[in-house]
Amino acid sequence: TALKKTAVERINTAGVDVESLRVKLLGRKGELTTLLKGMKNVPAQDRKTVGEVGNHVRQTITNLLAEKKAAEEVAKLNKQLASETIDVTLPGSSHVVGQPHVLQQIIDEIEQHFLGLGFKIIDDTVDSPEVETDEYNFERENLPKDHPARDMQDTFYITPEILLRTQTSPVQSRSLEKHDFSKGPLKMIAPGKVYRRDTDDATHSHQFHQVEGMVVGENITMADLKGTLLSIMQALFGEKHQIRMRPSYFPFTEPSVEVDVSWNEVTPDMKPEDIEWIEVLGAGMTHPNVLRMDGVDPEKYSAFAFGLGPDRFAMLKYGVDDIRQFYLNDIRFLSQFNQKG
Ligand code: FA5
Repeated sequence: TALKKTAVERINTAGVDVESLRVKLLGRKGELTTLLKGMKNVPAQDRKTVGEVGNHVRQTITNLLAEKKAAEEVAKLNKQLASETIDVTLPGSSHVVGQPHVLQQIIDEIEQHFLGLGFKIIDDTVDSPEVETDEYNFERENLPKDHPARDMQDTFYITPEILLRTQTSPVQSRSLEKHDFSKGPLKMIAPGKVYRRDTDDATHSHQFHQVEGMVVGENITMADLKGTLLSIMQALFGEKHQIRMRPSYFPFTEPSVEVDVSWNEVTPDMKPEDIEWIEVLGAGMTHPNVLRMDGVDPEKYSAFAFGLGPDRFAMLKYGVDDIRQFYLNDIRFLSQFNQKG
């Protein structure tokens, strides 16, 4: 009975380790066990009583230990729950989410516009190589080897026959070769990178982008070209910027034009000489020689083509005064053009 009393006290005051207390009291060499082992020394008539008391004490201690252990586990669980609680009212931590490069955004806008006009987009991984042959980049564009207009595009040559394309115009020939006119006219655009040995300045980069466009079919006229160009310009710039078409020269188009856009909004009080222009594209009616070299009969079909500069479009649209900004990869500059605002 004395053991029971101290055992109860010890259980109640026991700290964390109920298990080691159980071993001490009830284990094979435990205090109660040792006591009960001494039964053989107890006189026979008292053994029954002592045995009952012993069992009662063991039962009490076992129950108490079980309770204590359960209580301990509940306490442990509560502590864990408290420490792992999520406070849903705390402000979330925000992540930096990337976005397409501003030039890619402009190219996407141009593509969407032309898709709406029924043009197809040439896959630039297959039919629009950046490493081109002299034949496709120049000769098939009506620029034979000794043609003086080759000087218009200073070229990075890899070998005398292989070069980094200076324009997306070679995609004209590559698309025409594959086109089946029994299925209707060819209407395509081809966006991609081009390279020139230009000296970098505010409006020139040695590597920039072009979007080539071409429509080949029966009765395609200069009016179709003008309408198409006006529609893309208005889609991108709205009414704010003035657009002008100037006669120009390209060996692969006749007649040829260049399109300029005004840097700023043009107001009625402005004199023509006050308007500042930037050239954004070249275009024209495809030269019969080009059609012939691509296996198209110029008596039956006519065509227009254009090559526009999305880098210059982006400069105008966002008021960026130096093209080199697009290629510095300064995240502080680029993150201004987050589509999600
Ligand atoms: C051409 O490259 C012709 N292939 C365009 C063409 C296609 C005409 C089909 C007729 C028919 P040009 O060299 O002018 O033309 O370049 C076209 C556009 O590319 C320019 O209007 C300008 O927007 C852009 N561009 C040209 N050079 C650079 C440069 N160094 N940096 C940035 N943009 C440039």
